[in-house]
Amino acid sequence: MEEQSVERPVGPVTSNESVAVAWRDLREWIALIETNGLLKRIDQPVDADEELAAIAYLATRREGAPALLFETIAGDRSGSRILANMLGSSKERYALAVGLDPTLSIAEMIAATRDLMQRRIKPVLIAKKDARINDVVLRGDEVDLTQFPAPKFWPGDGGRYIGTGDITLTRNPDTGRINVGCYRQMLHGPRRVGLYCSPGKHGLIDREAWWSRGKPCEVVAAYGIDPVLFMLAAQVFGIKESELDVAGGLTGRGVELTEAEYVSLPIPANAELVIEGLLHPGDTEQEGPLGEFTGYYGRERAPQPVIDVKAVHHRRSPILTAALMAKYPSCEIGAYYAIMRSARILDDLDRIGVSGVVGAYAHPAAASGWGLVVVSMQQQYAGHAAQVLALTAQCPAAAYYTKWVIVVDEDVDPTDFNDVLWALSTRCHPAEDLDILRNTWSTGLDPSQYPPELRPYGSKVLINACKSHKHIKQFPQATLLRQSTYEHAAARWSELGFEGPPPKMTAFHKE
Ligand SMILES: Cc1cc2nc3c(=O)[nH]c(=O)nc-3n(C[C@H](O)[C@H](O)[C@H](O)COP(=O)(O)O)c2cc1C
Ligand SMILES: [Mn+2]
Repeated sequence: MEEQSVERPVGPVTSNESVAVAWRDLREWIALIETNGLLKRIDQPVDADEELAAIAYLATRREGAPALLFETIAGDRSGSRILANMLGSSKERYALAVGLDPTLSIAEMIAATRDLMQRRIKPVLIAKKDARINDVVLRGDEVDLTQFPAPKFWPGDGGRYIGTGDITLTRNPDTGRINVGCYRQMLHGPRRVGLYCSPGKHGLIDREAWWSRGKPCEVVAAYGIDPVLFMLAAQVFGIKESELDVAGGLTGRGVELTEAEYVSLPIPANAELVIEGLLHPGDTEQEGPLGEFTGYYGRERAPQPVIDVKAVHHRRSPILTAALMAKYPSCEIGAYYAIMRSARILDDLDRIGVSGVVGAYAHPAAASGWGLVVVSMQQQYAGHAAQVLALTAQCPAAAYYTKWVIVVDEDVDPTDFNDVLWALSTRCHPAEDLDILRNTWSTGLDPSQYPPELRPYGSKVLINACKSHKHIKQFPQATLLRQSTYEHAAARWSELGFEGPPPKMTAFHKE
């Protein structure tokens, strides 16, 4: 790793090699995580039909489990490998993807991520002959995607999914802007791939814009992709923002693209497996269901558009990225998502201009960070905690899904659930401190409401777990160490026979 990017410059960067991450493609990043002890290779043959996902699930039932590189897929003749749990619950792998020091705390990573996500660097177009993705290029009838291993994850899945840890590029016909989204892709046949975009997603907006002109929608999808493009494809940005420019900002160098064979869209030059194709108006096939990040099967089987694949590019022995959707800590959407969502919630609160906000965390165990947000704050005036609760609940980055919004005082670390549960148990008086918002923005994937048609209408509970402001002067002092005693004990730490440094303390007893 080159450096800690907490020290990186913030804002638009033009000449940036000096602040770029140490890797250039998925393979170099895999080498980096392997050097850091964060990769496990599995060379025994493993069946892509449920067995691979079962092993990935069992291997990830603990936090921080390594990424899994399945090197031999039973029956596969394409020489493909499959990377699962690429990021998962590991904050260290997130850090190594964006060039941060992996030993930073989650709160420090959230702060550094806020800086990194402000940078924008445009993609660069490289010559076809220099693009690693062009090791093998196949067109028309030469294309047979069924030769690649596409996992079936859960017993109730409706098919084999070649695209989960993927990215999809579409272009808007009005603005020319290229969108990058992560949408699941079920394999229907040698040159047919289902593409499911839910309402409001930019891929769907682009597709409808082409179809309303009576024209097919061009699509490029990559099924083996570096972690930063994967992460950003699953983040919500404005319809005018470019995920490609944000990816460049996060890695410190422009994303390398190259010309495609058939479509006018560019293709990612350093991906592992890329398809080009067209979505024709009205061409659909039955798609789904797929086990989801909620830990349940999502939408029922239904007709969805199909990509008519025109060309395939791949590296030799491509490494396909497969994203297992499951309960935490087995879900691919884990540590990185919690960090990025928390960073964006803090950005929103900053933009609104409310004072006293210290930290935020959307814990990944709460349905990949969607279900719950904790904000820590310094109470400065009567009603301040209620204001932060309400603003958090409906700010753009937190409004979707989130059911539990909790505020805690600044001495409580929102990333530490031992601390948060302490605050909930000692500072929150439910009869006084709970409010409910109804008919809020939610998703059909949340199974808690009946009938299912009502699921997009969510509800939220706002929980004030700060010390009661009305009684803040009488509120008992928490048991804290005397600073001089702490410093004395800390100085003797190794002499007393303890390993490593003593725990850091920031708050001390006041006389
Ligand atoms: C592994 C994974 C699978 C996803 N599958 C889908 C999907 O099938 N359909 C969908 O609409 N969104 C899916 N998402 C969520 C989108 O990627 C996310 O909403 C993103 O913002 C979409 O990009 P857009 O905002 O440019 O439309 C998935 C996310 C991840 C991480
Ligand atoms: Mn988008």
